[in-house]
Amino acid sequence: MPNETAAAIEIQIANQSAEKNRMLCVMKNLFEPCQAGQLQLATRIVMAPLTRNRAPHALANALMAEYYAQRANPATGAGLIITEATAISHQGQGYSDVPGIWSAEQVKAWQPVTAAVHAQGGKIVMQLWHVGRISHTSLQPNNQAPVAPSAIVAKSKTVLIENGVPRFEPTSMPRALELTEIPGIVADYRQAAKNAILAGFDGIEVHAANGYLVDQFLRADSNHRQDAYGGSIENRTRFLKEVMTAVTQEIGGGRCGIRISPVTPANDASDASPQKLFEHVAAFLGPLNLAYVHTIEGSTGAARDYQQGETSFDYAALKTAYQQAGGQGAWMLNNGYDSELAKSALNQGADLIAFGKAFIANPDLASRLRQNGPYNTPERATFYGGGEKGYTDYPSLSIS
Ligand code: 8OZ
Repeated sequence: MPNETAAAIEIQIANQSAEKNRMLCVMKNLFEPCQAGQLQLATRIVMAPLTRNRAPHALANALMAEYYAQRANPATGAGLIITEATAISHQGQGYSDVPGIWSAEQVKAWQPVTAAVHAQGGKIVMQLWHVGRISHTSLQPNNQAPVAPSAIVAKSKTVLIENGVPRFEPTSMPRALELTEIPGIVADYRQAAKNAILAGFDGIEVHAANGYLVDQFLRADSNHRQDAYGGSIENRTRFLKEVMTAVTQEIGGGRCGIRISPVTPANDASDASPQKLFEHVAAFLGPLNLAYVHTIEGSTGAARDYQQGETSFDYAALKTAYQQAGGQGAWMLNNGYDSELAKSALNQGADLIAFGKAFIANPDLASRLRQNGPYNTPERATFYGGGEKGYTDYPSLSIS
């Protein structure tokens, strides 16, 4: 082989190996640390918020502490746990036996949960929830109608539990919120964020997804208001902006996240042009110095390629809108992720991946992801309500 050719090949090999090293350096994996605002996370594996209806009287309890602690060690479980959706007020309740965070008693009830998670070296944020119209009169103060941006009933169901037996029940007809009531609800979010910190949480996530109150304001089909909170995109996003401003002022942006679901049809959420709407939301979020933005892709818990309106949603453009507005928070994605899909999302710019049902059935999900399974199968019959069965009794690898 002439010397020149040998030299050329050597250079080529050297270049290839430099490229490989560079790729290895920039390739993200699920098992490495991630700084999300003020949250120092040991891994990129997040436990998604999961409603489990095991908090009678809206109070957290010892069984819940055990459930979260089982999933809290980042070496085997989650780098970050997001709690089940937690009501900011009695009016914000829409399901039987879901927890709250509006009273001193509720704050106290959550403290053993956060302590148990921290004892495992874990991190936990609380998801703050107002269901709006996705409720039932039997769950509301004085059995009144639930509240919503407009008096439009959702084609949706809620979970009611009687004598320990869960059943799905159509949601009740809501009444439209008076303009004068809105500041009170924003104040409830602010207080809930403060309470979450008092309860020992590392931060909060505002639930702005899945057709609940914030999402009801965002979408044209559930918001027919003719005042400053309805009509234009600017107006429909006003409530979200006020809520996010309040919570970030109260506890600092670096301890706050937000969950959105731009195209989900969950709970009758519907809007003909989600792209413009959510890019506007993302641009607003940019300067808030958030810990993270959590996006559900497609239809919550179902098809990832679901779309609303005529065109498929451009998630890359959503991220660009956020970053161009100065957003530096971690970019968290969710919906139907497995190990391969997670790897590819991380290498296309995601920072954190939230796993839902997989965490119900696999307390040691990180261990299983690391060795590529096997995975326990989640049992739907025990998702909502009940006790230990289907909650704290899924086996870990070491004891299975
Ligand atoms: C399932 C059952 C009840 C509530 C959500 C909070 O979809 C929920 C929820 C999910 O975000």
